[in-house]
Amino acid sequence: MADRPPPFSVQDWRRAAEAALSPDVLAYFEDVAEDGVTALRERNVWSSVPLRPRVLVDTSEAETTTEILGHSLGTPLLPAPVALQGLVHPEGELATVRGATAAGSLAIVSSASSMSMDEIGRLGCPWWLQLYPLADRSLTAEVIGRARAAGASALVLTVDVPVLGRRAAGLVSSPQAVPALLREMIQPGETLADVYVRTGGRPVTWSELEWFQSRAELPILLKGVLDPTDARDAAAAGVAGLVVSTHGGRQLDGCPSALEALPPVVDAVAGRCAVLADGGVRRGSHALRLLARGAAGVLVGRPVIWGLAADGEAGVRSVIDILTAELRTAMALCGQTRISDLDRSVEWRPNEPAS
Ligand code: FNR
Ligand code: LAC
Repeated sequence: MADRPPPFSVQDWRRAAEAALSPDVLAYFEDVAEDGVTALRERNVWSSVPLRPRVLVDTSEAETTTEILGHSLGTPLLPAPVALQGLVHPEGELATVRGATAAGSLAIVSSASSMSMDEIGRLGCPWWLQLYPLADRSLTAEVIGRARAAGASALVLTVDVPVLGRRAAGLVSSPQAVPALLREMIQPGETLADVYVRTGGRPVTWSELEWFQSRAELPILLKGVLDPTDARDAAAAGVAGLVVSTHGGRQLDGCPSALEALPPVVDAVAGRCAVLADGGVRRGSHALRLLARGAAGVLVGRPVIWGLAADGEAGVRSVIDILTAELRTAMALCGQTRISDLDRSVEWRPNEPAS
């Protein structure tokens, strides 16, 4: 990055990442399901919700500090769990977790992480583990135990991948495209293909959720909920949180964006659990709209990968810092000074009378 002006927006980081990555790796990270209808919707939805500028308010003290499931954070913007970060930077998830901590955030690490949970634990930074359960429950229980030992403070069960969405680019065929968890499970004489067959995936169902709740000894969040009925039932089942998400437009093509799905979900859970959201966030003002609709935190997927690819830990930190600075500016221009005060009054409503 030495001979470039410092990145001013996450799009500058995207351009830097495009220059740094090979086409097949870039294609895996940018990939979307089928026609990309949902992915496009998530890019464009922001302009359908204009913001409401308020003036003559002292917003010089606008703050982005917040609390999410007991963590006091400097920003509500969190790196989303994104698989195989070792493909874009040799330090992979270690750089992401450190960069997040430096930015006052907390990273969610994918169960398809390139780095082992022990290595992540040794950083001494706060982190959450995202989990795709393995076919063998005893292996899943072992993984959860190791996550707890490595300091993970919540378990994020991703529930929107009962099958993988159909994506054109597919996976990267390189020896580095193997999650650390699978690498660790290879028994003498086994090939990687054998491990995939032996461990497999296990669908997360309501009864599976009960098993997790009785075992995890960690707060459990469900990631990939869009429907208010599912949200209501999850809250009734006692989960700690939900992530309203389309998986970055990589699963059901044609579903609505998180911004559209949020209000009924927030109504359905009625404060019984935390609600977070992600998808298409490229500006702090995008995060502002999600927070205003009741999200307690906002996950950021691909932009973090762009920062990581181009400049490791410093790039991750910069991406979160840029989005946080933009959020603070957007809050101030809407006359807002606290995350906890945000609500839909920041949305522009034509013809609304003065209050
Ligand atoms: C993901 N996502 C994801 N989610 C998850 O729960 N576990 C995972 O391993 C992954 N892996 C993954 C890989 C890649 C390449 C992408 C792009 C995404 C989804 C991710 O957590 C998040 O929901 C989206 O990335 C959010 O959308 P944006 O911010 O990328 O637009
Ligand atoms: C993906 C999986 C790994 O979206 O979540 O690529």
